[in-house]
This record gives sequence, C-alpha cells and structure tokens, in this order.
Amino acid sequence: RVSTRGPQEPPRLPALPLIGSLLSLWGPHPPHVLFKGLQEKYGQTYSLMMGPHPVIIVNQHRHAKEVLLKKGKVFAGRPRTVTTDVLTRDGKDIAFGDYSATWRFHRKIVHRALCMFGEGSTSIEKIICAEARSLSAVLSEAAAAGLALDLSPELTRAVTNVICSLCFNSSYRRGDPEFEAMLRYSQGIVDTVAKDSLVDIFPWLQVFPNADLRLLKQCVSIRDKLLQQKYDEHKADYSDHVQRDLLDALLRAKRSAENNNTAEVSVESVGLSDDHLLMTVGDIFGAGVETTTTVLKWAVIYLIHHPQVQRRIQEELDSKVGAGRSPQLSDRGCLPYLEATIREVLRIRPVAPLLIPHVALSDTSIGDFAVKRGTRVIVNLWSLHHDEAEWENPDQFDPGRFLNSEGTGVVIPSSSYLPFGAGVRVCLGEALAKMELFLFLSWILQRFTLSIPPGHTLPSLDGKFGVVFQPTKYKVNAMPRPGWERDQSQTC
Ligand code: HEM
Ligand code: PLO
Repeated sequence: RVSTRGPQEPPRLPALPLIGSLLSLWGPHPPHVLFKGLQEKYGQTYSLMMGPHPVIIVNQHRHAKEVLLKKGKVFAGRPRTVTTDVLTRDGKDIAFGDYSATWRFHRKIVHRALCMFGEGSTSIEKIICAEARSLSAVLSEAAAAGLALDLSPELTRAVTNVICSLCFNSSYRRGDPEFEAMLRYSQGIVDTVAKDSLVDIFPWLQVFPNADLRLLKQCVSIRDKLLQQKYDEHKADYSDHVQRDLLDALLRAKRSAENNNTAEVSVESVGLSDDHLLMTVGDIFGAGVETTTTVLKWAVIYLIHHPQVQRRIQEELDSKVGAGRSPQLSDRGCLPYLEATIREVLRIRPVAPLLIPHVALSDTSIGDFAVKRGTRVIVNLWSLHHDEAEWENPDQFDPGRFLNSEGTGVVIPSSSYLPFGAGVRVCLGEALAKMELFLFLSWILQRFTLSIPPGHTLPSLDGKFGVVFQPTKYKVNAMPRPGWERDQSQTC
C-alpha cells in the first residue's frame, strides 16, 4: 500500500505524561552510552520525550551531517534551559544563545579577533610556548623532589593563561588566589550546568536538584564579579588605537555602534549591551579553559596506559626535533604520530559527547523522517566515534588508525569523526585548541616520560559525564628524559 501520510516521524521511545521517557533513561550508564545502546531497539535515529520536550537523537554520521552541515541553518537553534539561562543571563552568549542577528554578530567579532592573534609579536604560538616552558619547570621541580603530581591544576593554569592573554591580556602566577577561586567556581559550573537539558526538564516544578541550582548560582555570581572587574579595568583604559585582546575588540565594536546610535538602532538592539559582551567573553574564557585542559588530561591518561605510544612519540620527537631546541608549530607536519595520537584521543573521549543540543527553527526533515519546528536534536558524537561499521575495534586506543599506510602522514579514515562539530555551530576555538594540544604535548614528551607513581593503579578510563566529559583525578610521575635532568627550559 502506498502511504499518503507523507514523511513519518522517527521511532519514539515509550513516554508517560509529564515525565516523558525519563523512566527508560534511568540506569547506570551515562547518556551518550545509553543513547548508543538504544539504537538496537529503535534504529539509529529515534525520538523521545524529555519532560514536555520532543527530542531526536541522531547516532550516525549521515544524519549528523545533514543536521550540522546541509541543514545547518535550520538546526542552528539552541534550547532555553533553567541552568544555561542562569549562566548566560538568558542566552546572551554564543554557545547557549539561540540563533539570531546578535548571535551572528558576536560569532563574527570573536572569529576575527581569534584570527588576528595568529600574527604579530604576541602571536598565539609565543604565548603558548611561554606557558609550556613554565609548565615544564613545574614538572622538573616535582621530579627533583621525587613527588607524584596531580597534573590537573598545572595543565589548567597553563591553558588558562593562554586564553587569559587572548581575552584579557593578563595571566596568573602559581598559587594566585584569584586563580584558585577560578578553579573552584569553574568546576562548580561544569558539575551543574546544562544537566537539566538532559535529565529533568520540569522548569515549572524545579525538579532539577535545588542544591545543584544553588551551587550553580553561587559559582556564576563569583565568575560574574571576576568578569565584571576585568570589564571595568578594560573600559577604564580603552583606546581606539590599540587592540590588546578580545575584550578590546568587543569594546571597539560597542563604541562604533554607540557612535552610530540612532533612534532605531540602539546598542541594546544590535546586542552590544554590557551583558552581551560579558557573556561572550565568559564563553570564550570558559570554553578556552575547560575543553583543552580536559583533552590534555585524557591524553596523559592514555599515554600512561599505552607506554609504547608514548615511546613512539618520543622517538619521533628525538629524530625530527632533537634535544637542541623546543618543538614549534612549524614541526607539526613532520610529527604525524603525535598528530595521530591527538586525533585518537579526541575520537575515543570526545570533549562534548552529545555536542550542545540543537533546535529545529522550522518544520524540516532528517533523512526520511519529518521533524517539527522546535524539536531538539541531540547529535550523539559518542555513537559516531564508536560506530563499529566505521571503526575497527572502536573501544581500542590506536593512533595508527589516523596514519597513512606508509606512516608518514595523517589521514581521517572515516567520515564518522567530528570532534569539533561542523557547520554553522562549529567550535570557534578549533584552531587554537589544536595549537595548544600540539605544543603542550610535544614540549612535555620531549622532556619527560609520564608513568603511574609506584603503588598506584592505572587511572580510570570511565570519565564523568557533564557539559564536558572529564576524567577523574589521578597522579603521575614525570621522569626527566636523558639530557633533561636539570631544568633546561631556559636554554631552548
Ligand atoms: C562549541 C568541541 C575548544 C569555543 C563546541 C562544540 C564542540 C566543541 C563539539 C559544539 C558544536 C555544536 O554544538 O554543534 C571542542 C573541543 C575543544 C574545544 C573538542 C578542544 C579540543 C574550544 C576552545 C574555545 C571553544 C579553546 C575558545 C576559544 C567554543 C564556542 C562554541 C564551541 C564559543 C559554541 C559555538 C556555537 O554554539 O556557535 N566546541 N571545543 N572551544 N566551542 Fe569548542
Ligand atoms: C565551562 C565552565 C565555565 O565556568 C563556563 C563555561 C562556558 C562555556 C562552555 C564551558 C563552560 C564548557 C564547554 C562548552 C563551553 C561552550 C562550548 C563548549 C560547553 C560551561 C563545548 C565543548 O561545547
């Protein structure tokens, strides 16, 4: 029989009134693993109710690319949620803000400012290398004292200082109380924000645990004071003639809009209010810190689990860079095994396994399925990166899968690989993150061999699901490599 009903909606999980499909989602697995598993029963693309909201889960790369690239603009919306509204003053930022002219304008300013930092005397490369040098010095100190180290605060400080230079033209010293406060509030935000878009969406009941919401509000208020202080300082010594950082770039756009201010076009209406500027810079700062640090922590865990991978990277560094100088960005092309390892870490432990939820801005379709305007769409990157049809032994860590057959260059062996998303909402920091990952890892591995301290067990590969997928705490020994026993970072 020929159907006259037009495109069908995707298969739907059973849903009860009010609580939606929540009951089928209860269990020991994090959402990305659960959503991958549900494919067996419902197919690769299915829908479910989260509280009152219909949500489509996409688990395969063709549908993912249709959502992100082919129909990127149609699916460029973001849902409003209680927690992201607290973080972003009702969506006045880039990542959680809905698609709008203001959003497009802010993305453009940030994109331009980040591109501009590629050049000039304070180029990103110089900033990152300065941080890599001071990170190496801390590892040397710990090694000399025979101490096992929790690398997390050290990696975070290095990465924070890079983004701090770009956003605010400032940096933190070790033990700086403002930095310690930042570590605490940022973890508090990561632990609580955006959870409500996944598990319990009952804004009218506020079922989202109140303790979490309280913690989030506290952390956001500390963050906002810090952002406000940087903003006030920048405003006080702003000049049209010098652009020191991203905040200056945003202020310049605001000044220029103010000068052209007419009755119809106000600074508010083009989205250059103080709130918008603060939220945009808060996004870049937050994303700049939490994502890259998380990848570095996963990379170290996998290197400890796979000492042969670590050794091969070091051999590559020894033969292509040597011990007489430090690695630089121009070495990237001749260190394919390190590049392949970074790609494999981003595959096996994606920072954002469900991206950020997208929303259909009009009635549309995914494949043969009809999608109604307002439907939330979750692209399950975890499924894409662990698809057995696309990757051999997807749960196995194997950088070799990203090498060409001669081992002389890197490849992307499957289209089912999107660590930074794609299209209209693609990550704004992809280029910056890749530079940081390459430079920090190459500097560390040139100088040190990482291993578990005696008596410790191997760090867990499980991770904790959240707005970023973070590993749990662990300690490492950083043993200086021959020739790097004393801190030679000053000489290179
Ligand atoms: C968005 C990955 C580093 C800024 C995203 C998204 C992913 C992602 C998957 C969501 C795309 C979507 O929703 O479709 C990563 C990874 C990183 C990283 C794997 C590190 C290895 C950074 C850095 C910055 C940054 C360093 C800041 C400079 C952003 C922003 C968005 C975003 C602003 C929101 C874009 C939008 O909604 O329009 N990133 N990111 N990211 N990222 Fe990154
Ligand atoms: C991280 C904690 C900060 O205090 C606030 C913040 C801002 C932007 C968020 C980021 C957090 C987590 C990672 C996010 C980023 C925007 C884009 C990025 C969600 C919550 C990713 C990976 O999509």
